[in-house]
Amino acid sequence: MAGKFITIEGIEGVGKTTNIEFIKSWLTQQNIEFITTREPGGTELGEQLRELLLHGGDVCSSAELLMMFASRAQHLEQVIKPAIAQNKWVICDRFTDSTYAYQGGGRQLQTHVISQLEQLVHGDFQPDLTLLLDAPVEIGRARAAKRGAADRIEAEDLSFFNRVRDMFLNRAKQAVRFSVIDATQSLDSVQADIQTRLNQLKTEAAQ
Ligand code: Z5A
Repeated sequence: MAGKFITIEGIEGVGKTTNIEFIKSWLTQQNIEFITTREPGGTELGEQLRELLLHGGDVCSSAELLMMFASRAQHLEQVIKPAIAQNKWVICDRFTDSTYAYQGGGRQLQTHVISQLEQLVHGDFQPDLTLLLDAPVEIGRARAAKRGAADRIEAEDLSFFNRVRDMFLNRAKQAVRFSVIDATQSLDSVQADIQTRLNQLKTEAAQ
């Protein structure tokens, strides 16, 4: 079976971490070899950049954008592409759609600049499936708030996160690789939707 690249996207608190655990158990049941990883992060360099991005001092918007792509370049080279070449499925917590949403939508950096960096770093390489977990910002933030202190990006205001959500939803209208999942549903319903999409991808991978 061919390797597949699945990304999980959405604003904070919509259930990405929770549902990655569900995807891992589904893949294990199906005897599909996989790795899970995350952005920013996933490599030694990426994890160091993540620490600076989320818990460091002042980072201007363009430096933030470049650090996201620096982390991604290393991640693709060292982790994602080699795993797919070995026919593994790669489950990645966030990828380039988050850059469009947070740095493009949230920070209001120009989309065409993000697109140029995307071309430089991964050309036409794109996820096979992007699960966009969607919920109103108030719901996501209320769920995430139970976890403790906000990091540098989580400390932004409601309007920032509404722009982030809008950008995710706009992008989802533009590519068939997206599956938008209503994350306000019960966890069982969310996971039933995810499982339907995973079964379709498994059928495609076997062809
Ligand atoms: N970032 C960026 O700016 N640009 C980029 O290019 C990239 C990233 C790649 C990384 O944070 C930060 O980097 C992120 C974007 C930025 N900053 N923000 N904000 P992250 O991805 O590591 O963390 P996060 O987005 O803040 O995720 P999170 O807060 O950990 O949320 P989550 O993983 O989506 O949710 P969860 O932990 O699975 O669930 C939260 C709670 O809700 C938990 O108690 C669950 O049990 C509960 N839950 C989940 N689903 C349900 C349902 N359906 N019903 C009821 N309760 C539920």
